[in-house]
Amino acid sequence: MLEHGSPNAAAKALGKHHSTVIRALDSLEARAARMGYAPAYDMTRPCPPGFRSRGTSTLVKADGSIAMQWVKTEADKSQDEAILREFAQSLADGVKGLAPITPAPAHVVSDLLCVYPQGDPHVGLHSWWAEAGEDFDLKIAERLMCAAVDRLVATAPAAETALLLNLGDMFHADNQKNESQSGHKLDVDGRWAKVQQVGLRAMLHCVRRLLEKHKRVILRINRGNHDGHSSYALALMISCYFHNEPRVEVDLSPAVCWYHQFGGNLIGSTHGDTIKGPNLLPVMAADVPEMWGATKHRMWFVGHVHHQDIKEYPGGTVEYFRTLAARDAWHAGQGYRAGRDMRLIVLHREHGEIERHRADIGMLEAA
Ligand SMILES: [Mn+2]
Repeated sequence: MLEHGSPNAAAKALGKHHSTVIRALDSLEARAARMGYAPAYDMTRPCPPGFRSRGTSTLVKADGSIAMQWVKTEADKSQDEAILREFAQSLADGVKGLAPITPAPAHVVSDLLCVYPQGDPHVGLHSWWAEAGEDFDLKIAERLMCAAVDRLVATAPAAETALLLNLGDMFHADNQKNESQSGHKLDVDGRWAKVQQVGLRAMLHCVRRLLEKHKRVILRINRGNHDGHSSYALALMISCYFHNEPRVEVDLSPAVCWYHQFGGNLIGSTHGDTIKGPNLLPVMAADVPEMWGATKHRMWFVGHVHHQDIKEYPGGTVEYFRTLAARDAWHAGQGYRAGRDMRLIVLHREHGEIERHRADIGMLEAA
């Protein structure tokens, strides 16, 4: 304005309406006055940075000149707020996602989805060979979970999206009582806190490995009958860990049944302890009728029984998966015997399942 002589001229030069320039000048004057500078009112001593004017008292002589002036200042509260905001921001930095960012793969096929079902990992289960016929503990659980995903990712096609589908019973025990929900005594390796740490570490390894091969990773952890509470806590932890990684999506639905549509495929997943196999497809049709109508290849991925079982029903298939976990002494005594492996199922957007891969326990133990 000084340059142009009047608000109107300045407005013209700036291409703004003259009222905009007048408003800007008014607000500048008000701000300067708050800081103790308003020469038209004999306030000519601005406050230092961080302070604001609390008031000015002027003793005016009979001839109009100033005899004395008190300039009262105080710390500027608005600046305190800015400093506090900055402090709060620095505190929040510590709880943001901790995940190092993995470079995305250069080439992916958008028509493919790789489904990695994790059958009942039972992290924390302790089996003694002499009693159960197989050894299993925290170290073995972690090694097998990680080695299986390493192996399957290596053989997977470069699908754009990976679905890591934990079928429930990620943890063997849900608390320090080491009992199942129905009160059976469970054989547990290590303290509950240690088991939680190992489970989290193994899952983070799996997700990070998938990020190397696939552009987008969806993680769904189903609740199991062994880990009704800790399964959800694990999903929350992983979701926080990958807060800054847009390529990871952690599903946080607490529902027992979970659905995901990929083109003409409809995937349903649940642990399997609450709904019988023959009822799963009708439940799917009732729960997600629009998805049901829009798809042709409908499949359920289920855990709980720890053995392989695929059945086709009108409308789709229901598949139960094996686990990498050993049987415990109780199940060994009940006569449970099943193979141990992990699978990768490759779905084509239009044609459904087109290939599957398998990591056998023998390959992983040797690795
Ligand atoms: Mn189980």
